[in-house]
Amino acid sequence: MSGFEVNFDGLVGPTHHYAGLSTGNEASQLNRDGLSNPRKAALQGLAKMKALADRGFVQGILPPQPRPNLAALRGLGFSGSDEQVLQQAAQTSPHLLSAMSSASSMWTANAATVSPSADSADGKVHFTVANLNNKLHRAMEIPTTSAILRATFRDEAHFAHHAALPAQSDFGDEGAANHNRFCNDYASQGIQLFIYGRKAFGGGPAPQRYPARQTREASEAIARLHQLNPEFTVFAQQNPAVIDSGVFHNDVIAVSNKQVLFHHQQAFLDQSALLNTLREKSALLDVPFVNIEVPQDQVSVEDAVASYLFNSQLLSKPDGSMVIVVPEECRQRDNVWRYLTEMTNASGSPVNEIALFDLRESMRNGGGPACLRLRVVLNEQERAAVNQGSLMTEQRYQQLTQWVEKHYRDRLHASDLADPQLPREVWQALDELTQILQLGAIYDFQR
Ligand code: SUG
Repeated sequence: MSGFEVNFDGLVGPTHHYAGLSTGNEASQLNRDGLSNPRKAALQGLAKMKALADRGFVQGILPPQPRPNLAALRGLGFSGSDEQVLQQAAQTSPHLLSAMSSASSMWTANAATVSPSADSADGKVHFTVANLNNKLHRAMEIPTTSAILRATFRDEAHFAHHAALPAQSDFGDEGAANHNRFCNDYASQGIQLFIYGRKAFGGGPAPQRYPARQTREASEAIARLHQLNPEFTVFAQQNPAVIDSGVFHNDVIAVSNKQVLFHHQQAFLDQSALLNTLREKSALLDVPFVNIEVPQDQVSVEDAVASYLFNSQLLSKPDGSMVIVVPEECRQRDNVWRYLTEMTNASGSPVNEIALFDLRESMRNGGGPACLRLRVVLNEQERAAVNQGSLMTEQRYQQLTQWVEKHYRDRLHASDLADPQLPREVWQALDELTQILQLGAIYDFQR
């Protein structure tokens, strides 16, 4: 049976703004308090989805979450009408109101960790919702993410859903952003690589300046839940020094697809041991492992963080070669662009094409092409079992762009979040969206 990698991109929500909520994410800090354009942000994301769908890549869509999260604000003691709740929150703590209004669920690489059925003992596709417990605004995503994933992948014969891990820092889990897989065909047994930032138990190296959001213990729990074969499951630590340089998720310093690992020279703590392990395990499965390691003297860690070179998507074309999907920012750095051009022109390179996208609105919060997508590997039967309204088509693209143009503001500042009109706009928009995507009443428990 053949398989596909389907990328489910997060549709940017109407409250997209710049609040500096993510310590350790330098773009988020740098752009704190800026003026955002939610309409443009959503259209930029849709343009990427449409362009990839037009090329024949199966493209999915995950909807945004209701924000401002009035139910959560009420749970924190703000009371009265919606208007009063927003006003009290804005007066008490604008930061809290921002956190409860963040559109951060757009970065669906952090929604969950997903294991294909080919790797799981029970032959199902497994999903574990990420607890994102390192950041308040992100931890608030859990219940709705869970509802969205269950509605998108409803069929219990094919899909197994797991609750988020314990909401405590020992089990900090940021989902697929710290997860890679190597394989021949997507539908055959692969090697899953879990990257963590620190061990919760027993000490060991850890970043000093910025938080390590993912623990080894969390990664191990997910591998157990997903019934993975330990022989083809690898755990490795990210280099703590690069976390301290702003690499808050592994997908800011490494990306994989099929047989290829594309990463920076300083990405992992014990890089040569990891590469040897991946070579050995690949040999067992006849995967022709290709290691593309970018040297520090050609692209520094700082350049990688600024350009998001590694927050790219490697997509397999029908002839087996790959296109690398990168943000415009990669073209703006000469050495990064030179590296990319040379890599894709080199004879025999598995990656032979660059696709550039303008994702500036998301990038200003530290979210590049890879952050915006959750990879779900499916076989034919599983793909047929996905909620069909969640897949991108020409018609759905037209509906979604019209929907964005009708409902989204073209400027939003953190100080606008107390506007009582905003939640009304959002609810009206989301009601229509659940019909476009045929998702049913996924948000009702939040009203
Ligand atoms: O969790 N930014 C997100 C960016 C997530 C990127 N995801 C991946 N690398 N996969 C984060 O730090 C910023 C929100 C603000 O500051 O307004 C934010 O949440």
